[in-house]
Amino acid sequence: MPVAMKDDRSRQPSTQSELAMRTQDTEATEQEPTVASLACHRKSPRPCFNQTLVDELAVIRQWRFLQFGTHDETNSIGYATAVSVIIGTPFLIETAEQAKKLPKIGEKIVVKIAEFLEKGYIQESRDILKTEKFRVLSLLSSVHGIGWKAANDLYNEGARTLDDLRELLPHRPSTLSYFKYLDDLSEKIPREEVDSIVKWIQHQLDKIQPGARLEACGGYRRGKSHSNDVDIIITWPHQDGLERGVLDKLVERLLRKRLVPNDGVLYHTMAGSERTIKDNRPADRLDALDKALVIFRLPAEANKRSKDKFRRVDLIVTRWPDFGCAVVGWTGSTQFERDLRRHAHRLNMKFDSGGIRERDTDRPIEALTEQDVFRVLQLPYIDPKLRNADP
Ligand code: TTP
Ligand code: MG
Repeated sequence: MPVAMKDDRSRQPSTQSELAMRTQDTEATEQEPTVASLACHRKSPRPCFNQTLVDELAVIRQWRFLQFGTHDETNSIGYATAVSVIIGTPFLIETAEQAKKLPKIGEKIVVKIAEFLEKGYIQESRDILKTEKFRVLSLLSSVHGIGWKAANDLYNEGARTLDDLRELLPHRPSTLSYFKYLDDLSEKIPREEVDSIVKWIQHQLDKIQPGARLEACGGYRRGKSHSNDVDIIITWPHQDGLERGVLDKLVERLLRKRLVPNDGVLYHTMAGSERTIKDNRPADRLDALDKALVIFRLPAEANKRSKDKFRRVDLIVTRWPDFGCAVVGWTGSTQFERDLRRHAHRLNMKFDSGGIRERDTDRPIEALTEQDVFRVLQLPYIDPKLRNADP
């Protein structure tokens, strides 16, 4: 998924009572509590204790993703990991010394934190926000099918405005259709619209294979007020096998009903039904589940607006026995997922949204519910709203 600017950034706790409320799980001792180095061992609320600092650092984090991509351990992932540690720090950072003691926080970021503590902002972040390159790369990499590298290439070829882009865009069908609906797709999706889209999909599924359970995951499940897309996990409770092939029928029906425009299927795979992918996947690769990434047309009458709205919707179908893993895997946030895989690795297991396996034997370990996933991975359950480990 492209790195996009998030709009529901928030603030430091503004009142004493708010601060006290957020401290309820933290030992009120003189010494700061130790902060765990993996996000799946911490609570990551939004807003967090150091939200204003995180908002400043988030700009540098995104700038690095835009320049170096999402795989670069040193330049991008390392920085994202440091920012996520600050998100999971359950006290207000007031001195650079406190920051130095946190895990995964290097010298350079301590300097930035010290600057923030002194001035209330970070000059580098302010400078980045003013550059045209930041604005253009952010826009470009939000378009489906344009990764950080292609975005940089397009920028170097001179793409600056939407008109430039229209000419220079790769003529891949999914990229062209995304671009066609760009105005709508760039809007953040409010929660009530997510609820409405889930109802539409449920209704269509009832006509194909009744009894489906749908769970809206992603940022919505983590409590975000607005999302970039809608991630829906679909299963049939207690009926392993009933899900096979249903996604094909659903996509065909949505196209027929014009709930997805003709050019609105960006990607579609039945790898889950066909059981073709056997290995577990890292957090930045697509898993082995059936999935359709579509542009959904939310009819005007449903959203009480004068015109239809086009929204990005990910439809993911899972077998019932893997439902817990699918929900955990698609709830995110990305850093939480990355660290969950690291944690599983330490236990000699592998985790992804398609299931948990033993690392040596590849034997699947059953985890039906989300609670089962945490139990199998020997972790205390963390509420989805406390998994906001990315800005
Ligand atoms: P996204 O929809 O990309 O992210 P999001 O829902 O957290 O935020 P928004 O849509 O508002 O931008 O992905 C949903 C979650 O699924 C994400 O938090 C992490 C997880 N995920 C993976 O772990 N691997 C993947 O390949 C994808 C696509 C998602
Ligand atoms: Mg999402």
